[in-house]
Amino acid sequence: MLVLRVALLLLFQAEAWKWMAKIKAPSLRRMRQGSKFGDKKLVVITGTSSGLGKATTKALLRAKEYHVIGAVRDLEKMQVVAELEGFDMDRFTPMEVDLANFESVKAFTENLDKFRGGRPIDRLVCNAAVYQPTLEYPKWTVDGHEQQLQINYLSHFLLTSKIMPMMTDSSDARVVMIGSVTGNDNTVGGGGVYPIADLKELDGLELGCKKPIAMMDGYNFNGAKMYKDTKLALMMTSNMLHERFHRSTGIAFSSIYPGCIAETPLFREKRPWFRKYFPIFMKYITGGFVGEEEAGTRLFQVLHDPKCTKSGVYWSWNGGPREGRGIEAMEKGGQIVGAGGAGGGWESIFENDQSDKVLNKDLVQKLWENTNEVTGAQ
Ligand code: NDP
Ligand code: PMR
Repeated sequence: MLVLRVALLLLFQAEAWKWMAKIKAPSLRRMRQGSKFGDKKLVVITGTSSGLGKATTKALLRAKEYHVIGAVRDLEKMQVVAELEGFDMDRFTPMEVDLANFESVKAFTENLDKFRGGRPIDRLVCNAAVYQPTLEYPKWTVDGHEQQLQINYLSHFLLTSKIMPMMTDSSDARVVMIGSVTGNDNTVGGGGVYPIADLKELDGLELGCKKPIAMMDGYNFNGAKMYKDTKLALMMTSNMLHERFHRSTGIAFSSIYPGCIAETPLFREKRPWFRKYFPIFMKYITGGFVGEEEAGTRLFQVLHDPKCTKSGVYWSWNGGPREGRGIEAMEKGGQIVGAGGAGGGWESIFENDQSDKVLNKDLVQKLWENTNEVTGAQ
């Protein structure tokens, strides 16, 4: 038994070293000198052209301490959105990435490495996603994976493996995975609404999850389940990164459930009646609704609040929507403060429980090995 444990530990360390070997350590002082970013922290967020990513960028730009790199698939759309939202383009840089294509992810990280000019990346947010619940048959990417799987999960895994070595020189580095209640089955929203996220024994991923195998569990394709499975996988990955790399790199890894942002274009493939009544249902029946702007302040908190340097956490917030909890409410006398009141604002953040599936160490290990294999991250 002891021999087996030692062998497993050595194997674990050897794999971690493959990621760590890419981590170089240039001098921080040298990097801060003469940087085009001044003293701003560098934040990379995928999917800043819409919904949560857009709202979080707005909050970050208002805080004036950050330079945001928006990793987007459509630069023209991003340009229009940035103009409409009044983004300060001195502190916002859009960069192209198509998460449905591994080559594009690699090209993005190479461009990012050049762009940062030796400065550490301080924050990485794996936010972009698509939700395709009505498809009868899977849609495939150029790499031969089901689209939601690659966009939401596999490419973010690859992206994180490439960007982490650029983060180790930051004194306050944070990686945030956008999870969801629907990937965490210990609540009504996650465990009570069919289909339920479940990776089973990961038989599909073990076989490479390539056309015609869509699902990580290897069972028949189900679009809604696929989305939820990707959220579960991201939350498990956050835990795995915490276990393997937090102590050695100082990077804080967390996942979040931002609330049900029922009015974003994420639901574009749902029927019109659903899009009309879903926000009402979430507001008045479940109480889980949150506006785009407030969701943005929540994610902003995880990137900005000193208490969110804690690693290995699944952050969530108490309380439904209340007035005065938008970005304006965060700014009082030029200072960003809690939006105030019991059940509202920054005070309402808490470390949420993670389901047994998210915490299943054996499965997390298998997920880690298979995803490294499928994405070629190692
Ligand atoms: P949106 O659809 O508004 O935003 C998704 C973003 O992902 C868009 O910027 C989109 O780009 C981008 N994106 C999609 N495909 C690709 C791709 N191939 N390459 C690069 N970027 C891509 O959704 P939300 O803001 O609602 O969702 C944001 C996150 O929050 C997601 O991870 C989602 O799972 C999570 N979440 C959402 C909840 C909700 O209720 N809405 C609840 C819980 C979690 P484009 O603008 O070009 O379409
Ligand atoms: Mg769900 C009681 C709590 C609760 C919460 C917090 C959510 C969140 N949902 C809850 C309950 C219910 N939902 C109930 C009782 C039903 C049955 C009527 C229900 C249904 C439902 C549907 C059909 N809910 C949905 C859908 C979607 O298509 C959304 C989805 O699963 O997208 C993947 C969704 C959601 N519910 C949520 C949240 C946050 C979503 C958005 C999904 C996400 O991004 O994770």
